[in-house]
Amino acid sequence: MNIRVNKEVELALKEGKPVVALESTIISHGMPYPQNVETALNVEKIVRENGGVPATIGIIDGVGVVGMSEEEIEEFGKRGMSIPKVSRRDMPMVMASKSWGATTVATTMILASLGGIEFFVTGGIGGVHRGAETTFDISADLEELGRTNVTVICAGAKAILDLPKTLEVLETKGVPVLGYGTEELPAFYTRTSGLKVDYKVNNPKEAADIVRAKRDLKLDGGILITNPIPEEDSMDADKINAVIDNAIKEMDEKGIKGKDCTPFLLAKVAEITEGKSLAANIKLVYNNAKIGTLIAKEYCDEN
Ligand code: PSU
Ligand code: MN
Repeated sequence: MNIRVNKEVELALKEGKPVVALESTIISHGMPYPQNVETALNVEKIVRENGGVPATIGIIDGVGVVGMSEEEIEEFGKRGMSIPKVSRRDMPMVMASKSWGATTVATTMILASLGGIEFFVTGGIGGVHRGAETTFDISADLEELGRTNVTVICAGAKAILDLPKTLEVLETKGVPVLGYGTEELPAFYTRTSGLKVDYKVNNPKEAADIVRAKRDLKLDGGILITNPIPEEDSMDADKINAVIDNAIKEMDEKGIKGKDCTPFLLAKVAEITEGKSLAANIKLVYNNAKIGTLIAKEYCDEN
């Protein structure tokens, strides 16, 4: 198989220890260098501090690497957007041409699952874009959540997306959307969105029980656990939404489409907020790394 699982991850999986997958598009396309590398390495550290083993996933020379080295993470951060962003449909070409590829939520789920990893921590997932009724732009992440058995811990979805439509698609695909300590879907930079999640969990055990119940039912597909950004790091909803509206306007004027939308919007929002959104983004990923690892640990302990 065209995948390489690192020794530590392989051993941890064999021993039933909690392993947490991490994506590489957030490194190469989601944040600027050098904050991207610093964040990726800190996230790995947080996973370890909470009793887990991190596995940062990416494609190197056509091989799906499950558990990148520090040097490889550094390389993804430095090369940034020059590494192609790889979603499900791009995988065969990247593998066949032995290229590098940054894995999105969808492809990180695929490689995690092939490697036997059941938990994956990130910042935000892709979803239904605003205006999808004319563009049909719906992230392949949602499709993947509908079919691949990996639990994804994130801070909800950004308001660059159409959140009500995103929830509708997740419902159609049979993906349970849990709120960690909340009944509301968090909107990434903010803790609230005015939309309800399917179920509120109050601690790692309640979340792990649901993952186990879904596994026992042999229901294919992922579970989305949405964990709100800590209060002290969250942004003012009106301000950030105005920034996002401006960024979308500029994107439309420039004719940016398809897979370039999300990276453009993330960079634009960071630029307009003079780095404030980036700081919030980093903090929420750290928080997700902690909670995600505790859930994975709880799941493994009871297995
Ligand atoms: N949302 C973020 N940060 C990110 C992404 C989304 O807040 O880095 C990345 C993830 O890798 C996600 C991808 O899987 O963007 C979704 O892209 P698209 O909308 O083209 O499917
Ligand atoms: Mn898209």
